[in-house]
Amino acid sequence: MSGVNFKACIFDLDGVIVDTARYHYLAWRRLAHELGFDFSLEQNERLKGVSRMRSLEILLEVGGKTLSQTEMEVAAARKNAWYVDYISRLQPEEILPGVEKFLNELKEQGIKTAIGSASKNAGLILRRLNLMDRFETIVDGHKVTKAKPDPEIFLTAARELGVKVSESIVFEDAQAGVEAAHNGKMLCIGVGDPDMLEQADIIINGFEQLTWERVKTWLSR
Ligand code: B16
Ligand code: MG
Repeated sequence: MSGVNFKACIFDLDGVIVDTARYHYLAWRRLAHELGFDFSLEQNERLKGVSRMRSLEILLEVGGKTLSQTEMEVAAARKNAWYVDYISRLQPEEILPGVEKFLNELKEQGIKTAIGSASKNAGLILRRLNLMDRFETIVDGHKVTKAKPDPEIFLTAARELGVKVSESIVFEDAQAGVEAAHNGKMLCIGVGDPDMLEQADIIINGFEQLTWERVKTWLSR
């Protein structure tokens, strides 16, 4: 990796910039209860980073239920309405610790930044957190057709930033996202539980202690 001149950082949103995973979980669990089964936090790990419809398929698999296509669309819309209700109350204080400091440092260093999120609610979340103007580009679930682990989200972000994949670093909290970065031949820093993110190139537990210098040193080894 030595000699690579990194030019961009692409951030997943849910679980990296803000902990919306717990709101997704509350909404999916509510749907599971309506459908007559329980849904644990452990089972919820399988939904992280994957699209809304794929998440519903996994939920139904867990509960041993089948729904028609129309019923699935209605169920996904119900879950989303509950989720949007939770995130409409998000506050800037919920930005995860150290994120804004790290974004400021990247700006000072001339490193480009993007959001690469599967969520169709990314715009609403970023507006609630006053972060809309902090990224050069935002690639969300409205801009792409293929869900993570397909690399489309991250490749689109790199293209929109005008950087090569080899010059980009992805920050991800979900297995599907780490795979998506690697499928796009990008380096990936896992944010969170090392047991869930084994395939990441480096794992950090958050942004509080992170500096750009440290990232460059780790990735140049
Ligand atoms: P929505 P990310 C992902 O966001 C979430 O991790 C995942 O749990 C969710 O199902 C997906 O967005 C779609 O979200 O229902 O809001 O469109 O982690 O890629 O930022
Ligand atoms: Mg995520």
